[in-house]
Amino acid sequence: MQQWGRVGLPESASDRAPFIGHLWQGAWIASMVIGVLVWGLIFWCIFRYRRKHADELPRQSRYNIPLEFMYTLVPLMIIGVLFYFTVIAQDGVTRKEHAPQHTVNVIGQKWSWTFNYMEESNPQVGAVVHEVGTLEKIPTLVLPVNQSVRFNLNSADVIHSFWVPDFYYKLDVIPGRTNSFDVTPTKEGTFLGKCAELCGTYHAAMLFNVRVVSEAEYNQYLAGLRTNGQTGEIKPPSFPTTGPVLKEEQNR
Ligand SMILES: [Cu+2]
Repeated sequence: MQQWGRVGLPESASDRAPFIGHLWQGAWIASMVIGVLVWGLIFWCIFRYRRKHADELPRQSRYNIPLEFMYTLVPLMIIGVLFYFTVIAQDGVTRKEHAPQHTVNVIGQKWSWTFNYMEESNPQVGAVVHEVGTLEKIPTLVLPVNQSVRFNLNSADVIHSFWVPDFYYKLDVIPGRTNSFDVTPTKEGTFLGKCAELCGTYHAAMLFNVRVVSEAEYNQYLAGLRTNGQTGEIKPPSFPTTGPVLKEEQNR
């Protein structure tokens, strides 16, 4: 039932979700109001102006200037209202924090993800640690709950798209260009992430998990990566990307 209220969206798990959620709900409500009005007018015309006598032509209303003026004005108003609310939602979703508490540099590579946690200044970790995913081993992105995270997205090869449906957030990952966004996960739990841009043969397998945990668990996880020797930042090869690929991909 609640999913009906969200018009099919999943339960949200980020601070940016309400902007998209409200825009989505509002657009549906507006569409339904307009739809009901249009259907009503169609059926009203069908029944009210049915031809009743064989050779009687109904009154014609072509070249009715006020009516045609309205046909132009009303759609413009509809688009104007949708545009206004879209801009408001967009500003909220893309708003950058002054000082995000964590930074994760993400690389999309055919066909998995690499996560670099830039935690040099975190006393519990004191290093940049990373996890490289492969087709065989889907990577997990671990995030602390209620703390702001900046994502810097880069690609090692082609255009991918970083998407966590429960965060209501998706952003393209483009070679030679860094796309950034900030988000604060608001709910502990495990969520699914995927690539949302057809990027090659195994695009559909380009998945990752997102685990939102307490701060203590987050630090513990990163310390574990450090202990494993997964330190230092993995960077995408320089653009254009005809040359080197990530080591993990070469080994395949
Ligand atoms: Cu991809």
